[in-house]
Amino acid sequence: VTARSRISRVTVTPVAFADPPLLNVVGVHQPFALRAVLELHTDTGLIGLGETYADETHLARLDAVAAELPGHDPYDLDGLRRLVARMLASGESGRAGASFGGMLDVDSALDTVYSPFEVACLDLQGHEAGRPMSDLLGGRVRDRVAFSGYLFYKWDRHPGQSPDEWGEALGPDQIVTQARRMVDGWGFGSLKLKGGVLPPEEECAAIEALRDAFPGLPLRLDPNGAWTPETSLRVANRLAGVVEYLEDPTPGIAGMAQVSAGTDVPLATNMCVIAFEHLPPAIASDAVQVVLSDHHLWGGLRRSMLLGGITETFGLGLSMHSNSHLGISLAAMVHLAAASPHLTYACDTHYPWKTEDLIEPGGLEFVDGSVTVPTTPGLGVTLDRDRLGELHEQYLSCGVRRREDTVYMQEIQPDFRPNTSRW
Ligand code: GKR
Ligand code: MG
Repeated sequence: VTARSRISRVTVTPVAFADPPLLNVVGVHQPFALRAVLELHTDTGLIGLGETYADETHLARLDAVAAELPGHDPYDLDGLRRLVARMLASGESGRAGASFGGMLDVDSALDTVYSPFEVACLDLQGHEAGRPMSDLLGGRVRDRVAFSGYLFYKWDRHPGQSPDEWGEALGPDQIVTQARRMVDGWGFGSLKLKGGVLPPEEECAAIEALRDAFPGLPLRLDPNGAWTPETSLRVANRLAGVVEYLEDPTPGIAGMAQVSAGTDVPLATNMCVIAFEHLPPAIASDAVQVVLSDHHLWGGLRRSMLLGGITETFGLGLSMHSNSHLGISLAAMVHLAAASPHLTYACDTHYPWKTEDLIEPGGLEFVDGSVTVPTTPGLGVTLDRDRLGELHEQYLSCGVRRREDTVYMQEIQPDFRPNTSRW
């Protein structure tokens, strides 16, 4: 293989995979989560993989970029970013199309559209060089990446379906049972509870039950902005010394700064700092002490490395955010975490919640809550084409075309309103 390889063909395949009824501030997960799988082929026979959101608007943009890519040099990442910017400028709206279930309002689509193409180009570079992706990001600073077990309030089934293997979790005892399963099955050494579902007192009681059941295990609570600053301070007082951080207790940089000024409990975010331009005001007002990176949202792996450097410079902690995802994304997250010197917390992952995947098994296993960083070329995962085909068929037949937690919840509970700033 020569260094002159060029991208010759690109495919973007939307897929749907079964997702349990996980509850959150804006509603409940639909029966299927969507992702798009990118395959970049080169004229030298290599394939680079990427994974991203698959809401319809986002898919249309991915397709537009894909059509322009043949002939592009997979090493020319700046050129790729300019190409994506050009394609977006020629479309109707530059705002990100991925709806994030209604939780995030992302200003620009550039980072979210560029990201999976960058990952796929880096995968190609790794295959060409015969080096794992973490080497392309500066080298591994750790051989294993620790994740936290991600707990959710949930129903035992989607309406009309039979109960799932996790069962219902609507109170402290059931959350502890869910946590046991996570810890016993995957070995997680820290736990995060997705809140914003029940009144804060009940969510605090669940965290306290977890503390009693797993003494010493680091805990986090993330209500996705369901509380006012006053409530957030009450919760912070109650959970001081119990949680390692509170994640997005209240919406916005100003609200978070108000909470931060009144507590020593570290505040983390994947909601009010979601782009580089949010860092200066957040840092100036000491609004957050921990930023959750997410390469899907922050413009790929290299920009996520840059984010890591900025957090280190300004004395912020760094953790990693996750939405429902499949194995290609997990591999990219693992390589990024492996190459990030200043990663100060275990990363989030939704991975245990999925029952279907499209990579060949064996590459990424959770042992003691950690995934060993692949050392084979590129991402180190191989696409299972039969599974890709099946999950694409499932996309075509399932009827879900974008993530809509609130709409789905209102089909089941018509009077439901998002809990943002409710308490
Ligand atoms: O999947 O329900 C969910 C989560 O609430 C997710 O959408 C969030 O983006 O995991 C996320 C978070 O940490 O805020
Ligand atoms: Mg969060």
